[in-house]
Amino acid sequence: MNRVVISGSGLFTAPHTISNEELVASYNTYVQQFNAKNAERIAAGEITRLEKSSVDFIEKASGIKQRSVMNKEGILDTQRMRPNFKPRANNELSLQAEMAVDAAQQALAASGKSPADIDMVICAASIMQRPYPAMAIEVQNALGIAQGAAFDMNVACSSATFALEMAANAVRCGTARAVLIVNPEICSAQLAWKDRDCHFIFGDVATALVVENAETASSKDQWEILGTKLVTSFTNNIRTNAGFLSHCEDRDPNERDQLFVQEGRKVFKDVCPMAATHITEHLASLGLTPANMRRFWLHQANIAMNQLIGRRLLGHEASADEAPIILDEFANTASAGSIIAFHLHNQELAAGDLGVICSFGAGYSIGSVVVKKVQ
Ligand code: CO8
Repeated sequence: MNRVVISGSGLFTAPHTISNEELVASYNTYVQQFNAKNAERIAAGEITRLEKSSVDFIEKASGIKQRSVMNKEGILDTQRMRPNFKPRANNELSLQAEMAVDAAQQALAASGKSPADIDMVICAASIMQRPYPAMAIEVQNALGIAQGAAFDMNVACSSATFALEMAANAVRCGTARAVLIVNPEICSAQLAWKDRDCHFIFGDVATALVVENAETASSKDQWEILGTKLVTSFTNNIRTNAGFLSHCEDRDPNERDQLFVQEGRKVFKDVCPMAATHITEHLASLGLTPANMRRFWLHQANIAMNQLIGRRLLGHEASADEAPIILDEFANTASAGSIIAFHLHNQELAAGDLGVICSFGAGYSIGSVVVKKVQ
């Protein structure tokens, strides 16, 4: 069996930023317009009056201060409240592939690998722009990777860690010399921007990782994958019913269940203990404990969730050094969140330092990857 390392990472940041202040101003204008337009029906009790959103609530409940998005003007337009994308011709790079290619080029440069070294491309994201042909194959083609295979996979927020296990196993067994994982997330297109309970949650981004045989790795920073552990347990608490049957069901794409829906409180309550137990058990299976970890790169959905998981793991409040937070700047970016944290916060660690990349989300799904800094 080959030893496996993560030898490079990349981060594409979406071009537009929306602060909580801008988001709430636009949402509250929409609320005023809605309530004014429907005053009679509200008075008659036919529909419910909408309540305003608040910057204070968003920051206290989630820790999110801003989000990056692929299109800002469509989201803040109170007559539209969703991104505005122009359709692209089939011979143009698709939007999700374009984001992935940017992050992938950075990861390839960081790992010192060329397209000729990559035998597998995995596009792992919470939602795909289309079912086929796979975005991963489009990325493979755009990067000039002439050999091997590419495929898309979706395990919601846990897509990246699940892909890391697929990649590590392929390299470990020798079916691929190196694997490129890309996580292009256009969450803004699935978010219900008119829903006060969740309109602040998501942002857009793409991350990429190169996973390869330790024998061939030559990059400055390398992380050996010591182990991976994946679990799933069915729930409807995070769900979308958007899919290829929607068209045949004559569904309006703006119907509430065609977008992201969650029971946020239940998710919070269920997932925190699950994630902490999962990490502790995974570490124990490797003869390690949370106290041995130099850093936790956790999924980035809500700051209070990360604080609670940190407390359960360490017995004290995790510092920014022990479990870095990036959701204040990026919001929840689904599968990319823990990889952004890893990408931005791994440089200063020393050879021999240990860490855990852990994602959790819809499914429920949890994935953990234990790594050790090689050099
Ligand atoms: N402004 C002001 N007040 C508000 C707002 C708002 N925007 N929203 C709600 N309130 C009010 C509520 O009405 C309520 O008032 P009252 O007490 O009078 O009833 C009060 O604030 C409290 O509301 P909540 O109980 O809902 O608030 P919480 O403290 O629970 O916070 C959160 C809500 C932030 C959503 C929190 O529950 C949370 O973060 N939970 C975890 C969610 C999570 O991790 N989800 C992960 C999902 S992501 C995932 O898995 C990937 C899926 C695929 C992604 C696809 C791309 C889109």
